[in-house]
Amino acid sequence: MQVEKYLNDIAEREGTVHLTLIDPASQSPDEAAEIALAAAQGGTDAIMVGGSTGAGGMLLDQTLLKIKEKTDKPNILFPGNSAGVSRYADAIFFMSLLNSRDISFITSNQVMGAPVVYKSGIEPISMAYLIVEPGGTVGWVGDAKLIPKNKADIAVAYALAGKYLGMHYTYLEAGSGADEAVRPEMIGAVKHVLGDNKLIVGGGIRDAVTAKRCALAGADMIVTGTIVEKSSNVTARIEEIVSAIKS
Ligand code: 1GP
Repeated sequence: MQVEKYLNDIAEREGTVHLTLIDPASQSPDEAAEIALAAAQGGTDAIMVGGSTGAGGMLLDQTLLKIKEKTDKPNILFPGNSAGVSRYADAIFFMSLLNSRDISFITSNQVMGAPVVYKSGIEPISMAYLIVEPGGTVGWVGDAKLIPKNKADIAVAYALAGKYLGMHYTYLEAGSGADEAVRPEMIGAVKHVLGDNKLIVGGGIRDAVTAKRCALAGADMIVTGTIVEKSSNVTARIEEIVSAIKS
């Protein structure tokens, strides 16, 4: 399957894509598979698998294999470093944390991971990863020079740099569990310069109203993670958000 084309086609056809993020470190592989199934039943379009800490090796492989048993929605790796690559995924967000101060998150992990991606045959989807305040764990781990939440022009400059470097996707990340999602003004300004390039927004999106606000502002894809870990009815929560963001 061509995952990038699959996602882009949904964005064109339905307005907005919904992605469910599962961190393999947060539950057992069987529990992760149940969450993926429930999210798929709620209408999510694909499952992102990864995290900032402890999301590699056997746990990552097992989580992907169990998820595959339960749903045929594509699995996309969302790696915190080069250990976050697995041949059992369909694709990988091959991303560079452009606003990191640490070269390992900009190019070194990518260099170490690239041959593994090549040999495994999984599809790389190039992505500029930008962390906005408050940034959360990923901002700390990735040593990000956080983009101030009210400085859309800085996010625009980074997004343009990513686009001119050839990255197809841009991800505006407020950090998992953020108390505030990326602001609509920033989303709109970034989407304006990206044109046809796709914009992903995540971090702190917990309800349909916030998800819809992000989608209306210009997000092509919405990521939710924490709500699937915290909710007792994952299908219903995802359904609410999916119906709010699809045209
Ligand atoms: C984190 O953007 C994602 O990388 C998801 O954030 O856990 O807040 O949904 P939440």
